[in-house]
Amino acid sequence: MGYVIALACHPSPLMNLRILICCVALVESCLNARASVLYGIPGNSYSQDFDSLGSSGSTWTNDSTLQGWYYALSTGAAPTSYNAANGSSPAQDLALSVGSSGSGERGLGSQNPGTANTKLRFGLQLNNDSADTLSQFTLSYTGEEWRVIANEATQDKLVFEYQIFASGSGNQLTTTTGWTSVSALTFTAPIAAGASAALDGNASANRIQLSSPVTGITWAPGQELWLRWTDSTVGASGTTAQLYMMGVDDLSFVATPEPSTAGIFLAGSLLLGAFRSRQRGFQV
Ligand SMILES: [Ca+2]
Ligand SMILES: [Ca+2]
Repeated sequence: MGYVIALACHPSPLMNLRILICCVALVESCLNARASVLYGIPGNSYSQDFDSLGSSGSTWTNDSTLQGWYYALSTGAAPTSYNAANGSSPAQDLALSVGSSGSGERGLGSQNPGTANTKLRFGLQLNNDSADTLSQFTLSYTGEEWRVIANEATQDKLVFEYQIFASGSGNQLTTTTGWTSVSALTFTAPIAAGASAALDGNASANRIQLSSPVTGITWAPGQELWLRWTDSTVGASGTTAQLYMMGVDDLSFVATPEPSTAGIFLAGSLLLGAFRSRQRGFQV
């Protein structure tokens, strides 16, 4: 407001220009304060190690405790607190900060609720803040298993899916249609036998590193790409299989546009030139 009043009153055109630039910067700053992770530079990496989560429980606020990250139960309710969990005891229906007791090294996790037909989901909301339409992304993360349940032959999973929404989409985790699943990015519990027990999700036997490109998307400027994980209900509703404790850690995300037409032609010309040179070589 002060800038606007000064702009209207100041006699110097140069000063007015400076004030106008300040106003633009102020507006841009306000716009950048909007929710979700703003992905502004194609080819750059967004990374998240979740270590800002506490080693003891605290309140959980979607898109605030970790910017861009959300939880939701399939009933539509969202957890309002998170537990720090090392797999030693049930922590259902909650956001989870998984890690060794007292350690500052954390991951983001879940333990499915025992309520029939209810699933717990978490995910990341990314806004394309660049000027380019992005056509592919590569997601990498480590899946960590922090608790195994005895007598369950079927392994629990964190099923990975993605979908693109319009800007300002809000929490889309409970949207039931339109998702594309990617099996190469779905985390299946590596341990599914033995007694019910806590596991060290940071130990190599209890974790899996996943990475895969996803191509053929059309993620336009301003649109929101949602990545979500669903803690699957593997047994009949209400079985103890839901009590596996699973988490994600050390995540990185990179998205890029379609190579430009000029780039394709250039690459094609170079390949053709190399091929002809090789042909001539063979003829000699
Ligand atoms: Ca971590
Ligand atoms: Ca970890």
